[in-house]
Amino acid sequence: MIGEKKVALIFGISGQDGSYLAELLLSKGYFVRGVIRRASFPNTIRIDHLDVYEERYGKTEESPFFILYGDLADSISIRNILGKVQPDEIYNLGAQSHVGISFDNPESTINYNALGPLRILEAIRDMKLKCKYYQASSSEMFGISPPPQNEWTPMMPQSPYGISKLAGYHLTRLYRNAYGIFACNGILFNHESPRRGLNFVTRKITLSIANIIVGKKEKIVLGNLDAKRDWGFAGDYVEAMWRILQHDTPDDFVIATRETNTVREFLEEAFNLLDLNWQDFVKISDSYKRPAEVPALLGDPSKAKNILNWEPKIKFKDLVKMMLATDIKEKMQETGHLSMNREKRSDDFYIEKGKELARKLKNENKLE
Ligand code: NDP
Ligand code: GDR
Repeated sequence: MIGEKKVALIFGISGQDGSYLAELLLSKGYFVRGVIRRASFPNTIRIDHLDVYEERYGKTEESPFFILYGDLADSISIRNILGKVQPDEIYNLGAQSHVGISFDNPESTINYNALGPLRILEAIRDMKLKCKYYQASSSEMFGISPPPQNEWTPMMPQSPYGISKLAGYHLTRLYRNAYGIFACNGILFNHESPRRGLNFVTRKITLSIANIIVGKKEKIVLGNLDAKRDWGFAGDYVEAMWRILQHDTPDDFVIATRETNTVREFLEEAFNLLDLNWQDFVKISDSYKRPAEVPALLGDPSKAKNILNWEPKIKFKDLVKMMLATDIKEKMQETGHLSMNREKRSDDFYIEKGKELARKLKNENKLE
């Protein structure tokens, strides 16, 4: 605590979830500190609007928000940061989070995602810190267990990523049970947003569609269209993370929407918004198929509803529209099809603008 204010430390602050969580905690009056890795080019694009500046360039203890350099593979940095920040709550969202890439980089994935949480938990134990710990666990841990999945479903992961997350999950439970640390897992199903990384399938689709209608791209190349995912909105899911740590006892919770769709259905929904036919624009390549796949995820978040009173506000169709509208806005502004108007417009406004360009594209290419 600093005065009356709680201090939260976020690993993974530069990621999709880190940025939404930082906004949420700042809005609740927390002091927020975020850990970023050194990169050869600035990687703070998702948090720049929060007035990022680095701790070592003159920040004071009373600053509401600042970032520090650290790495989940570097125990020394973790221990130094924990000692300096003295957090009340730690949110470990840091990870190599791409399932497909975990097959290419299995060792570093296990290092960051499994040993990372171990390094933080062990530092909390050894330094006798009185803080709460949130671990970003994943529905990928369920792997080939058939849906619906809840907290009791057997875990049979299908990738180095899924296995690394399962280790982090068990370590979190172990440090809770063995040492009495307030350590919790949020078992989050896929969640997306306009800030989603560009190589996850949802964002790849919405950004590609926006590029197609402004004439910067012709095709989207994808892998397995049959996979089913339970897709929610990241802004709703960070609220669940916070609620998990406010509950009076440490526990594990599935966070999901209880609705599943295939990648094909995501494509259909997005292209239909612009009256386009996805088959005219999509190619399949084996290079995007994974050596092992998780076929179907559908989460049952009853426990979170009953105990935390948490429910998702945004469902599949609105999520697709929000992501597509944001990408259309950005691409149409970037290419001069729309002015850089700062006025806030609805998603429907940008979808309508996108439709106008899509109509031209259909006429030029003589598409049905
Ligand atoms: P992102 O990939 O957007 O963000 C991951 C964050 O982790 C980035 O800030 C990244 O930093 C940081 N990071 C990666 N490696 C290290 C490292 N060695 N040391 C310190 N930081 C590191 O992921 P999301 O925001 O989507 O997800 C947040 C967490 O939730 C992740 O752990 C993910 O595995 C998990 N999760 C995500 C779900 C989803 O659908 N989004 C579902 C379930 C779980 P940098 O910017 O430098 O790369
Ligand atoms: P996922 O998300 O693996 O579920 O992990 P991703 O969007 O990468 O894949 C979803 C499904 O789409 C299929 N797919 C493709 N995926 C990508 N990335 N690119 C493609 O071109 C493509 N074509 C088809 C995939 O095979 C898969 O079935 C996400 C991450 O955020 C994890 O960190 C998180 O833990 C889980 O969600 C829950």
